[in-house]
Parts: sequence; structure tokens; C-alpha cells
Amino acid sequence: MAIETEPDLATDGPGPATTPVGFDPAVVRRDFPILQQEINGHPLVYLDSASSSQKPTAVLEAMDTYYRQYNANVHRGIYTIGEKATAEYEQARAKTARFINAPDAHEIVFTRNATEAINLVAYSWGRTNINRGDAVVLTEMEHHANLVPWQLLVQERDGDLEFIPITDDGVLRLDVFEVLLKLKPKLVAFTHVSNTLGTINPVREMVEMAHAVGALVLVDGAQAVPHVPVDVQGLGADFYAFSGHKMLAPMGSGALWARRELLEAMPPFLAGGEMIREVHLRRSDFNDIPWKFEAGTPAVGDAIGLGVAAEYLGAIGMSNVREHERDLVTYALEQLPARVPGIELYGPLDPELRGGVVPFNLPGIHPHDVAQVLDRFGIAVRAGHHCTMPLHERLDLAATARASFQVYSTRGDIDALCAGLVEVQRVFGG
Ligand code: 7TS
Repeated sequence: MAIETEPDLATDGPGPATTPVGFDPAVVRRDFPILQQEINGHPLVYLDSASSSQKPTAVLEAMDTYYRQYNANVHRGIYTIGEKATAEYEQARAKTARFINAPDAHEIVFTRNATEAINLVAYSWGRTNINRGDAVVLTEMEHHANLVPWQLLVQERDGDLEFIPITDDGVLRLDVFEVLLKLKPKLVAFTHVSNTLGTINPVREMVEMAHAVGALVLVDGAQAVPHVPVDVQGLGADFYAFSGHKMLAPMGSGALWARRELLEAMPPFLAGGEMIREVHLRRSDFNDIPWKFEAGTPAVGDAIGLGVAAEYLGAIGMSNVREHERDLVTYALEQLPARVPGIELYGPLDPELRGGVVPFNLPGIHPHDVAQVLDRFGIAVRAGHHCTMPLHERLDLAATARASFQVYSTRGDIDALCAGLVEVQRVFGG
């Protein structure tokens, strides 16, 4: 990995050949073996990192070393490799905590992904605290992972859901949020960064507004932790959920951060081994946090990989990552309309308000067809509703195609996308 080196990135596009950030994405790319291949005779242009990111050699090697050298269960073995596995697993928790500036590693619960982290809160905190008539406030831009668990909760507990609407550009209407807060909701849950529009929401301001009426706040950080500096203490939220696989870590890794006193008061979510202290036939005492919420054998190798991914991103510097993606979004928002006639772009136009996500449509061509033709040129984009069906409904769109970025993305990738889209239009007679 190269840090703070001179950028040296060749592109065939009309823009400047370099990306003005504190690391060189062309050098970073060498850390990602999967990017060194051709797909359908073209270099792989991977523009679907919002779906899942690629993994650097450091993460792959850390997992390989675990399985080859100290594969054993954790919190059990009174033998060398079992103790090593436990130490590395708990080290990974500390690294993950540091990455989001959690005050205490015991406030990090490892989960399989953001979805499981949100469900944990909905089941454990939600079923204890939401009662008849209680409101939970969400937004119109939520991923289904931060919508469906709350639907199930309020159905079961006879509560209510309310939604902060968005503007046509995909920005939250905080004036309406202010009005919804008069309902004195128990919880406000919203995404830090929209996976579909890229909108970066003003978390701190929203947390202050929610706390002023006594509501707790859950932030879905699945699209934030991999892309922008996240400081859970600075944001002031109560729960913060994220996935490892979008932040260069293995599939099946993720975490929930929550304030200690909340976790301590919450009942267990899943039950079984690991999460207990003493078990009798008719009752049990539970383990301390975070293990109270980690029933069964955990994904040890994946957690170790998550810790290494956090270190890798931390070494590049999340401000640099953000700067890089802001540059790419700015470039994409300039180049796509200039080079692809008729392309429709969605989401905030101001790159300050926007993470590395660019949704678009070519009029008259279904996004699935767009993605399929792009794949012939080795270009991977996602097409569909991106698990935000209500958001697509609000914007009156059946589906969109979406390009999304990570540390290894380059302006050259965007040039390839522009050229690929012109080709798509030619294929469909545009
Ligand atoms: N929240 C947001 C904002 C997301 O973008 C996603 C996944 C999730 C939650 C769920 O993450 P998981 O790891 O638990 O599945 N988003 C996407 C996407 O945009 N394309 O594929 C998955």
C-alpha cells in the first residue's frame, strides 16, 4: 500500500490525469489481486463497491494465516492456538472500535453484517421499549435492512412508523423531521449515507434534534464506515450498525456499536453457548457485554479480517478516502452528462453532500440491459432497485443503474464507464 505518494494515474479521458488526494489509487490497486484480471477480454472495471467491496492482500493473508496456523474456537481452548485465536479475535474488536472511535471495545458486538446488527436492536431493544402507540421515525431513503425490521417490530408491538420525506434531489426534509419529533418518538433510525443516491445525511444535527425530545438514534452506517471518517462519539448516536464486506473486509463480518449502558440493559438476541455465564435447567445468567450478544461460535477468521481491513483503511486515512471519492463523484457528475447524451442522473448535485455513488438511467434502455452490455466490456455496475424500493417509488423510477466507488476506483474507471455507456446506446440504436 502506498500512502502520501505522488499520484500517477494514466487515463484516456479529457480530465486531468491525476486524482488530487493523499494516496495513489493506482498503487493501492496493486493490493487487490481480483482487479488484476480481464473479464470478457477487458480489464475488470469494478464499479459496484456499494454492493460489496474487493479485499486487499493484507486481509486475504490474515484470514489465510488464521486458517493455516491457529484455526481454533475462541474463549475455550486452554492450548496455544486456541489462546492465540482468542487474542486475535479480541484484538480485532479493539481495532474495529478504534476505527470508529468507540470509547470501549466492549461496546462492539460482532455480527454477520449491518442487517443483523439492526435486527439485533429491533428485537432486543425494540421488543423491550416499543409499546402500543410508540412512534419510530425512519426516512424515505432507507435500505430495506433499516425498514423491514422496524415494520415487523411495530406490527408486533402495535407501534407506528413515520417517515422523513426527501426532496426531489434526495436530501432529507429536516423541516418535516422537526414536525415529526412533536410525536415524541422512542427511536429515530436513518442511514448515514444513502446506498442509492449517495446523500450524506447530517447525522450530528439529526441526533441533537432527536435527543432534544428524548428519542434514541440508530444510524445505519453500512455506506459510511467504508467511505467517510466515522467518529461515533462525535456523532453522538446511540446505536451504529455497519458491514465489514463493504469496507474491504470478509463477507460475513460486521458490527453493532452501542453505548455500554444500552447494551447492558438489553436482553439477549440469540441464545446458546458463549452468551452465558451459568446455565441451570430452568434459568441462566448471561455473559458480560459484548459476548452476551455473540451466541455460538463466531466467524473468527472473518472478524480478524475485519480488524485488518480497519487498519488498512486507517493507514490510508479516511479523510483521504473521502477526498478521493469526492473527486471521483465530481468527475463522474461532470463527465457522464458531457459524454453520454441524454443520461439521467439522480441524487444531490453538490459533491459535498454526496458519497461515492452515482445512480443513472439511459432513457428507453432498461438498467438491466445497460448492466449486461457493460459487462461485455468488463464493467461491473449494479442495476435494479438496490434494496430501496420505497425510494424508487418516491422518485417514480422502476429501477436505476448505479456506479459506486472505493479506494481502488480511478478516474480511468469513469472514463471506461462513459465509453461503455456510449456503446450501450449504439447497441440499442440510440
Ligand atoms: N444499509 C445500507 C445503507 C446498505 O447499503 C446495505 C447494503 C445494508 C444496510 C445491508 O447490508 P448487509 O451487508 O447487511 O447486506 N447495500 C447494498 C447495496 O447497495 N447493494 O447491495 C447491497
